[in-house]
Amino acid sequence: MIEYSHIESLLTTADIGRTVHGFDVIDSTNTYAKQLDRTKAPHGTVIIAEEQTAGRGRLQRNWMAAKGENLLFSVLLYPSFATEKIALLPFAGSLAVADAIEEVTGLSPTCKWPNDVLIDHRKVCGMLLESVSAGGSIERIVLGIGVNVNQTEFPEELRFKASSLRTESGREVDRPALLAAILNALELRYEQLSSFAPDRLLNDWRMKALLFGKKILVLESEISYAATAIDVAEDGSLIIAMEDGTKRHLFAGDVSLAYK
Ligand code: BT5
Repeated sequence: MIEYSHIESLLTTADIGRTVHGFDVIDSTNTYAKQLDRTKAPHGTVIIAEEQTAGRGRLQRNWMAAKGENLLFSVLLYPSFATEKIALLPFAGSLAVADAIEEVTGLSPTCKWPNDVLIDHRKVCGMLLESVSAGGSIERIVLGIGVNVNQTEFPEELRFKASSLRTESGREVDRPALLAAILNALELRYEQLSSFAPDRLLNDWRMKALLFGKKILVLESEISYAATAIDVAEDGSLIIAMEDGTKRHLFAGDVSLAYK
């Protein structure tokens, strides 16, 4: 089990990670965070587990992670900024994870639209952003983050697309130190998003982006087609050029490099 008192001493944040609900086993930290009574969960509350029995990805997909070797957590946020900026939270999240991985391991991660962190083209972190509405407006946002830390064996279906920090660095990684670094970086990125025009955050994200100028395969509602990734827009969409040169904004879907 991760020692939370140890994390607290490493935090430089005002809110994020200052309240922690820790579990040995849970169905999904995101599901729990969505239902948690607000009086027990101030802005920045972290729900973390050693194992998830129903860890979720986007679009009803599964997140698979071995017990006790990874980071599986959700951060509860009550955003005070304009609704349009909420679509940019995955950019803040993936940059924060990339910043922290770099700081703790010296590795050089890249960010892949919409919300993955990769090392050498393999996914080491995925994110699931969910919102809960009340009275017609967004009451809370749950940012679920799964990082492959010390797991070195993956199920067959993930063998070629997933990796971990231990596999990539050749060293065991201190999970509490990495968690604290992610939470510290997340608060900084959250403040950057909240206080400045979106381009500040997006420009930093662009520096770590993997796909721009490259041929990609887009998978959108079970239809797959080739395109070129151009940029990201302030609404969080990916700007792509179709093969006939027309431009499109992609708001949801999966993209992968056509050639590695
Ligand atoms: C994601 O979805 O990448 C979001 C993952 C979010 C997981 C966290 S863990 C804490 C919190 N609680 C939850 O229940 N969820 C969040 P998506 O982009 O849809 O990617 C899912 C796909 O990634 C799966 O269909 C697999 O192909 C692949 N995958 C599953 N487990 C993986 C892993 N450990 N590493 C890399 N890829 C994985």
